[in-house]
This record gives sequence, C-alpha cells and structure tokens, in this order.
Amino acid sequence: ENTEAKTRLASLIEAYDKQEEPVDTQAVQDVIVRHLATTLVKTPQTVDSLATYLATAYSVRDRLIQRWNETQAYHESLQVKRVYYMSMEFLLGRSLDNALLALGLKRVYSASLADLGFCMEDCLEEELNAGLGNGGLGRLAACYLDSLATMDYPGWGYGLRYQYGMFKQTIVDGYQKEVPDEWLCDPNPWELPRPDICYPVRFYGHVTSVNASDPASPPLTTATGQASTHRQRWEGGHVIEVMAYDMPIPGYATNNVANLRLWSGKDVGLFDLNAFNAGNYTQALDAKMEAATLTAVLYPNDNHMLGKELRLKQEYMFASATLQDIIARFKQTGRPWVDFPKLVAIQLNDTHPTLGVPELQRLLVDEEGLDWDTAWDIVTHTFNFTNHTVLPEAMERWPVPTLEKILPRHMSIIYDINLFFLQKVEKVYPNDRGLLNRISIIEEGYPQQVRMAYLAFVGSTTVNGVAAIHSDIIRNTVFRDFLTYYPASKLVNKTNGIAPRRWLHQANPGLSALITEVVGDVSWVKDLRKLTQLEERIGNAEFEQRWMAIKHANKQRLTAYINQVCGIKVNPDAMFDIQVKRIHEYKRQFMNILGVIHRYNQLKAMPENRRQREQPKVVIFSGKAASGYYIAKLIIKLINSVAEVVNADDSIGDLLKVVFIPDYNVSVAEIIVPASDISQHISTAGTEASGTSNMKFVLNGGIILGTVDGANVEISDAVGHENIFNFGCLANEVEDFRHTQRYRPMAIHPALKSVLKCISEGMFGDPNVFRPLIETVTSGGDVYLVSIDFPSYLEALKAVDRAYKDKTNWVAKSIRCTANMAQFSSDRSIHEYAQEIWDIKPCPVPSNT
Ligand code: T68
Repeated sequence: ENTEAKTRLASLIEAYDKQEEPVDTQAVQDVIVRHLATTLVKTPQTVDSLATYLATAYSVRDRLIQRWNETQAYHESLQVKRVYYMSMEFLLGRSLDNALLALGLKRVYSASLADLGFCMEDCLEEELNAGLGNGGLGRLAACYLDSLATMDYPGWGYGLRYQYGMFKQTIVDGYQKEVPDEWLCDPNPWELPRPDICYPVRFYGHVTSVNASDPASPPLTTATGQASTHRQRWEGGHVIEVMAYDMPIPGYATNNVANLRLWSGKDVGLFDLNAFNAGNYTQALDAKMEAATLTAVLYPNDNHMLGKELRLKQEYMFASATLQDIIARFKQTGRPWVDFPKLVAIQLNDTHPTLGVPELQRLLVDEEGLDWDTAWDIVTHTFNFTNHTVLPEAMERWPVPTLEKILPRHMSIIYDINLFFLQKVEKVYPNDRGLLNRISIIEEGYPQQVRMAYLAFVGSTTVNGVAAIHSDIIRNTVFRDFLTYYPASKLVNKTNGIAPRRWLHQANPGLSALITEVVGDVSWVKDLRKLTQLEERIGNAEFEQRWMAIKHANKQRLTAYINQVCGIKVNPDAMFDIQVKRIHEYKRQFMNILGVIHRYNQLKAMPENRRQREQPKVVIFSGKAASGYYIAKLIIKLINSVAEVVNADDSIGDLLKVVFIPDYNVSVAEIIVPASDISQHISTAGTEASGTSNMKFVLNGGIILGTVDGANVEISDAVGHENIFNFGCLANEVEDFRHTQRYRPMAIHPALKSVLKCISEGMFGDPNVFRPLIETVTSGGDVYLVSIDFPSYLEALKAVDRAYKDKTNWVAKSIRCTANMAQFSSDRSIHEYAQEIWDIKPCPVPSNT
C-alpha cells in the first residue's frame, strides 16, 4: 500500500546497519549512560555494579545486532550454503569480555568505565554463566561457533534455551549438593526474543493414510514411476508452540556475527479453547504448561543415557522446530527441493538431535509431498553425525513402544528407513542373517529398541569421531559392520579443538601479551601456527624468566580464588597439580585421590630432614557429578574428606594441600586453566573420546600427566613425547585386562592395598561411607582398571616431581608445549569440517558494503 514509506524505512534501516558507531571514550560513555538511565531506569543513587554490567552489555549488543543483521542479510542475498550445528548443549559461559575482545573494544571500554568510576573487572564478574551444557560436548559446540564466526563461515547453531542450565554445585559436609541454576533471573542482554518465529510441535496422536483422490494431496510418483504409498497424515494428540531466541556470536576481528538460535517452549498463546469452553480449565492450560516444562531444565548427565520420556520430547521439539525453521528459510530462496543439500548442511552433535533425520523425511514426504526416494536422497545428503563416546551406557536407545506412543509417525518412518536399508544390505550380503541383525536400526529384545547411533549413521553422508584413536576405535567396534556395507570413507576423523580466543587470549591476558610481543601483533589469535615462533626464545634466560613470572601470576590469581571460595591458603610457589572435569569413574579422579593418600602416607613416614626436601604440591580438583551418580558423588566426598585431614596436618604444611573447588564452570575454568604446572588426564585407555581440557592446559604452557587416550595421543605427537608424562595400559590391552580382572582378579599391588586400607580403617572418617567406592576396585570387577594402572601412575607422579626440580628444563618444556599447539585450535577443526564434510566456504561481510 504505502510503498513509498516502506522503501524509505528499508533504506533507513540499511543505512543504520552500515553506520559505524564511534569508538571514542566519550561516545562509549554516552551510550552506557543512556542505557543506565532509560533501559535500566537507574538514577545516580540507584546505579549498582549489576546495572553497570547490563548497561555496558546492552551498548555492546547494539553494535553486535547491527553486524548480525548485516551478516545474515549478506549471506541471504548471495544464497550461500550454510552449516547448521545442531546440539542439545551450548556451554557458552560469559559473553561480555569475549565480545569486547572480538570487537577490539576492550581498552576503550575499560577507560570509559574507569572514567565513570567503575571497574571493568567487577563489571565482568556480574555476568552469569550461560551453562547450557554438561561438559566437553557442550563446550565444543561453543568453541565451534566461535571459529565459524571468526573465520567468516556461514553457520548457525541450533539449540535449546533451558530455563535452568547445569545446576550449581555447593559442597555441604564434603558432599555435593545441587542448587538450581537460575541464569535467567537477571535480564539477559545476549538474547533476542523472536516472538514472530514460532512453530507448532505435535506429540502423541495417530497416523492415517492419505487418500490419493484427495485434491489437497495429489497422487505422487516415486523415482521408479510408482505411486507413492508413503504419504501419511499425523493427527490428534496435542500440539505445543515453540519460540526462537537468537544469540549473536561475534567473530574475532571481523564483521561477521553468527547466530545461535535457541528454542523455548512457549507458555503463552496456545490455549485449548474447546477444553476451556467445555468447562475444563486445567486441561486448557495443560498444553501451555507442558510447553514450558519441556525446555525447563538441562539433563545433567554426561556420558550417560537416561530413558526419560521428557528427554525424548525435548529431543523431538528441538529437532522439529529446527527442521521446520530450516525448511522455511530454504523455501524463501525459491529453489527446487533437489537444491536443499546445496544450501544446507546439518551437523548432528552426537545422537541427541537424530530425530531430525526422520523429521526431515516426514516434512518432505507428508507435508511437502515429495516421494520417498527423492526425500531420502535429500535427507542423507544433508546430515552428518559426530560420535563422542564409546561407553555402552551412553549409547542412546529408545524403546519402540515409547516412540510408537509419543511419535507414531516417526516410528513408522524409522521402520521404513530400516527396511529399505536392510534390503539393500541383503542384496550385497545375501543370507547373512547375523549381519542384518547386528546392523538393524531396531534392536531385538523385549521391548525392541531404536539404536539412535545407527539411525544417525544411516541418515548421514559422513560420520566422524573426535580424535584419531577414538575414530579408530569406533571404526573397529560400534560401526564395524556398517563399514562392510558403506565405503570406509564414510567414517572420518575430525580431532576436536578449542577456541584460542577464549582459552588463551581472554583467559590468560599475561601470556597473550607476551606472545603478541614475540609475534609482533595479535594475528596469532586467528592463526595459532604463529606460536611456533616461541620456540626461538627457548634458552633465552630473560624470556624464560618472564614466561615463568606469568605462570606464577596466574597461580597467584588462582590462589586468591581458592582462598575466597574454599577458605584454604595455598602457596603459589608449590607445584599446582590439577584435575578438572566432570566426575566419572572412567576419568578416574578416584585414582588421583588414592595417589594423594599414598603421597601423604609417604611424607608422614619420612624423617623430618628428608621431608623438607620434597616438592611442595597443591592438588586441585573441580567438577560436577551427575545428580543421580552415586559413586561419582562418593568420589567428591572422599576428596573433601582427604583434604580435611591433609590440610589440617601441621607436620605436612605446604608440602601437600588438597583442594576441591566447587561449582566448576566456564568462568572458573578460565581462572584454573592458566595456573597449572601439571594437569591430569588419566582416563582408562580407550574411554575418553578426546578430551578438550587437555588442549586448554597445554596451550597455556601446562604439562600433561596422562594415559594414552583420546587427544592426549595427538598432543604428545605434536609437542614431543619428552614433554608429556604418559603411563598406563594401552587401549588394545584393556579388554584382556578387564576379562582377567573379572574372572581372576590380579593381586592388588601393595601400595594400592595400603591406601585402600587407610580408607577402610577410618583415616578419613566413617569407612562405611566409602565402602561402595572401594568395592568398585576390589570386588566390582574394576571396570576402569585402577588396580592395573596404579603402580605405573605412581611412577609417573615421581617422574613429574623429578622433572619439576629442573626449572630450566621445565620452562623449556612449557614453552615448547604452547608453541606446538596450533593443530588443536578449533579453527583447524572447523576448516576441516568445512572442506571435507560441509562443503562451505568463507563468506566475509565486506566492511561498508
Ligand atoms: C565428551 N562427551 C567426551 N558428553 O567425553 C569427551 N553425553 O571425550 C570429548 O572431548 C567431548 O565430548 C567433545 O567431543 C560429553 O561431554 C556429554 O556431555 C553428554 C551429554 C548428554 C548426554 C550424553
């Protein structure tokens, strides 16, 4: 109608988006003050540090939204192929510092805030962590978004906006206690609600076949020219509404800003009027309540499958909303359906989003009217799948009856996918019932179960593991049979990586500044290969001094934090020996604390003069146990009980301190990681798919004590085997050991025996408390081979102590470690995914387009 006004508005918006905001202190202050006064309604009397943080964040967000708009409009206009990283978890941590660094505004903002009487550090501390993930898998997704944005790749993340993220951990009487994470209690400047972007998602109901004479659904022909009988109608049940929230993800020193779209169940709008009119008010509210419940909370289980129906519903609402959204965007291009995989690549972050596979098939066949084969061809050329674990208890399986009830149409689609798949396999391997049984997506049993990893494998073009050793293992175990049918090239390796922006530049400003001095500029932040220049400084005494002084300052920072949160005084001159990650039997924090007890006993038994020659050490633990994981919680209790005894022992003093830092999260990691002398990554060989904290520590000049597992292997190869302390049995020996342990347990090593005896004799409090924990080693089959690896673990600890005495040698190791970490940048990982899996290209938004 009023086209003139519309054109004018469009050009004004365009001009606004292109307008560069001034970056001088005055301009920055103006915007902060405006947000304080208007957005936050503060007066000079009521301004506090929370308001200051929020006003600062809003002012940064203004700039991000501009770039975000530009980026999306630019990519849309060029119709470039995008990757959609589908993950049920994104462990973002805080955003403000990261955004300031990305935009190159840290300095001017510090000055502006200081000028207004505020301190940047306090301001940053006000931000709550976005803890929308459990651990490595969720943090990997966050690092990958950082790299996608930084390297100008067209990419989005899709996830869920949990009302409550990973629980907060408090320690009460040595035990973990969970407290809900109310991360949305303050306004969240980093999310943009999109009330106009909503999709309906159905649950339950029934399936009817579509009448071919129905004019609304014309008869379809398949690739073979036969009428499709596959189109079905899914009706009834109930429908909830899902709404989008967008989070801008800034790239470092680029105009590109990526998007993370998170779905939230909408508790407004949808209202069952029929039920309401029939006088059933509560039933009318049910759908709204259920929608809100669906995204209420993140399941706090890592590496463990929990068969809860609510989790299945979360997975489906996530898959459905995401695929509907991607399809809506695709339709706007006006391109034919066969072009879908030319514009869309989807990465499944583990099996959690795998319902996206049958959902896309359903949308294409039932809603869009494509024939089965055309649709399936599109589906299998769109999806790719990353496996993150080999632990059997973590493999997702859903009972067929549950799926039939909640998602009847998907169950029938999965049956068909499986049928056509098995028919094709049978053509190649006739009469091999065993093979068909083994690779069937449906596992026989009572009840039958859908093996989600198999569905993801069959529905994808490329499947990958997350470290070389892990990819080899899945090639030879879970997916072995699949590779007798599919080409070996379907399963590739994509070793994980970490974002150097957050894990070095931001977390370790001291080291970052030194590296910038060596390289000559900050370009290394986007190209870690430049770190090799550090090697030239090895042997330069003055440089080595500075390197060590930075490590010491980081240890002081952690010392202060430990004092603040634990009330324990530790000595920053001691060796900092750190293990931080989720608490799990396979990660063997238990073995670590047994080693601590061993050391304590040894110190106690030494004559005083001998004792004083020993290396003082602070052993630091941090990490959460899944709320239902009894043994993991006992491990936390044991660590705290040992800490209590050891730390109170005046005869030991600074020689040994044990610390459990509560509530491990991204921000806490940013303080801990730069402060390690040695960090432990000691999973039973073959159980840790990759690990990523190992990379973070080494990038910050920390040395690893680790097993031959996950990415430890490739890190050793990269930094040199002499710069890492390896021990323990190898992955290919584990099965044999396990078998022997089970049927003919090895005599327990005397050192282990005496340590276990201390616990069971009450040295650390009521021994009954710890009995179930001890029994995992003595009579539980010792699944994680603590008793097998303990002797070599003690040897490795000794070797660390010896090496640490030689400070010159140690600092050389430390520098060499950092210098050779380029391949563990998530930039490298993302480049590989982009080229070898997604087929996408960088598409930088030109400045002042
Ligand atoms: C981790 N997995 C791997 N899972 O354990 C780790 N699981 O070796 C690897 O480095 C990392 O993924 C990245 O590849 C997890 O973190 C989970 O958090 C998880 C969450 C829900 C269900 C199952």
